[in-house]
Amino acid sequence: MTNNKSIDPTIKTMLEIAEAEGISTAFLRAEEMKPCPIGSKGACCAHCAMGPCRLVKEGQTGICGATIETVAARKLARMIAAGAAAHSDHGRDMALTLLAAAEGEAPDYEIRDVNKLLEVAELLGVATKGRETMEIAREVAEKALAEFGQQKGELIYLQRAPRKRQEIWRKLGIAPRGIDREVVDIMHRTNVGTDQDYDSILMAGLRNALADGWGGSMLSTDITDILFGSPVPLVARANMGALSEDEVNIVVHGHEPTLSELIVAAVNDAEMIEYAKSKGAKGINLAGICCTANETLMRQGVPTVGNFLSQELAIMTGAIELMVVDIQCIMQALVPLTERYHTTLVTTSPKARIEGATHVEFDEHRALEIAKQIVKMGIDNFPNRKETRIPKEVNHLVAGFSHEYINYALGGFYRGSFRPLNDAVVQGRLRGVAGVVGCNNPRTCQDAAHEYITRKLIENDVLVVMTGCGAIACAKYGLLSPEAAQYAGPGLREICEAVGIPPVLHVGSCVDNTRILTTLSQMASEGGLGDDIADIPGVGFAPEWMSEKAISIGCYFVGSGVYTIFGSESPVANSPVVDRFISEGWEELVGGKLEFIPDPEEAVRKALEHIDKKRAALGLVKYDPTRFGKSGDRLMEQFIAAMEAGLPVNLYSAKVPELA
Ligand code: MSK
Repeated sequence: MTNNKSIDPTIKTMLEIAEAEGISTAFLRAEEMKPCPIGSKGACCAHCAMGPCRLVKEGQTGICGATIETVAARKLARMIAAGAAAHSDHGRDMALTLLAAAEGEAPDYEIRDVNKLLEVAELLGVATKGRETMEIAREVAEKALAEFGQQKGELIYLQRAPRKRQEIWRKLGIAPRGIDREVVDIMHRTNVGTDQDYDSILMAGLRNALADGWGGSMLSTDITDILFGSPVPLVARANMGALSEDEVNIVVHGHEPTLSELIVAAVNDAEMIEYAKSKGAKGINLAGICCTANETLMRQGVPTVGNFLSQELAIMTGAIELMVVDIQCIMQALVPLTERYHTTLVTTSPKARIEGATHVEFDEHRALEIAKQIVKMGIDNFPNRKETRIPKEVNHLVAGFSHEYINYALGGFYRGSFRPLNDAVVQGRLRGVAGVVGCNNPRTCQDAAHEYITRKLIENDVLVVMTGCGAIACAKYGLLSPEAAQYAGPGLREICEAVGIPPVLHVGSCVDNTRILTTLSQMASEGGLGDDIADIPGVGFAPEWMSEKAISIGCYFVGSGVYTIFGSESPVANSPVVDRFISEGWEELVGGKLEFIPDPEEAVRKALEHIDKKRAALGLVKYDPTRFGKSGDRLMEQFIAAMEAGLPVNLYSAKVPELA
């Protein structure tokens, strides 16, 4: 029963327990409740009280006359708007925290990355010469906040895109004007009796998605780096084996790092540790789930116990004293589940309260005090712990790759550059690059598509960057460790060995997909791979998506020129016209296209075909893996084998004697 639900051994174990004990989880509920066949394919319109209208017959329209194309386009556009709103509001909160810190009202925060502050200040047109750091930070926060309410013109961050890309947006009229404005625009035009032209709705949707990627989310990533430091590689652990048998386990879950960063400080406080010991624990173990996990993992090395579908099963271990949540991706089902165990569920955001949970409202003005209060609640709960069943499995990963670090790793401190990366693609040592991102979805086997697609891509010499729950998925199977180079094709393996990086790079949480946009822009500007993101031999994937945020992310990649493949059936499948428009239509206009391909094998095949097509268009050599793999560690391994076999070896000849 549980075999096809997840490839994660810890989940399989916990699902068996759930089955034996009759505990409801998302896996079981997904089995019991099939998706609505009308709504899931974009054939239901529920935007007014004349309906909901179900357009299930050929040529049928809604009561107002809305066609299936209009209904499907509205659905996709509203998904984009909801996703963009969620990401961008997160970005707004980060800007407000920066403002409070700069004005001296949030004394527990500081500027940890001054260089990044200066870089962002320059982009936003904030003067830096002769000014105090906090003065610059205040103006940066104010300029960032102004991007949300801007009514005319275009977002400043669009300047980070290649010039050619900016021109495409301007020509098509999809350069976002203001972050909030584009969300409101979609909600207005999809209201009954407003925009009833599917391509007009979808192009506005693309503009809204761009306002997320090149606006709210990008600002969020930058400000988070300014406040908490830009990530640099560090070693961490992933999966439920990271829970502790004899320490107080506190789990952070959600998306925003403002509280969780201070919880990191609170659990390391000597008084708190002593207090935990006074309650019979050996100490305090902090771990994470979903993207709050990714934030603290990337900067502090806090282990992750799992991704979206792991949240309920982690509670079932009976080992979590307290789970503290902020915003997004938090299942309401946690409340009845925590009631069966001793776990305290604490909500903290005024925007995300859950009936039955304990609410401790977060206030950045008293951040550390609140963090300590929550940690103390967890410690106080330790004596209530009963039987635990923590699965043992845990894997190591290297996380913490920002585009700044990739730049540095490839070129060094004084000549940081993407040149080596571009050269590797030009020479065919790397076939291309891919971003694999997004959630889990109980409609598909947990982690299976993430793992399969990522493995196949690196096997084919495609460098993979990951974020969100996809990154956690692959971390659990060892693909984010330098040792995973052994699964890579010969060219990628040589690069990993030479630079000392894994073949799969973890670049952060779901808002940090903007690091991929910045990396692609830098690759385009570096030269040798055309002059636009759309020219680069690259693809995007969201194999197990479920959130509307994933749709917004996918669409801002498409709007930036990337071929993007989602798993599952298309949410607008009942309108072949709309389905074709977001694929072929968008490709003609913006160079990127959105396709829904449920079969991971087909998805990989189409992605590699696309990469090869882009290589050919650039006039690059045909990808040929036999040309590589004869240098670096592999050559050394062959030399060692030859020496052990007693053959005469000249280390300077680069020629390995033939073994019998
Ligand atoms: S947490 S949006 S399930 S990636 Fe960012 Fe994971 Fe998707 Fe939530």
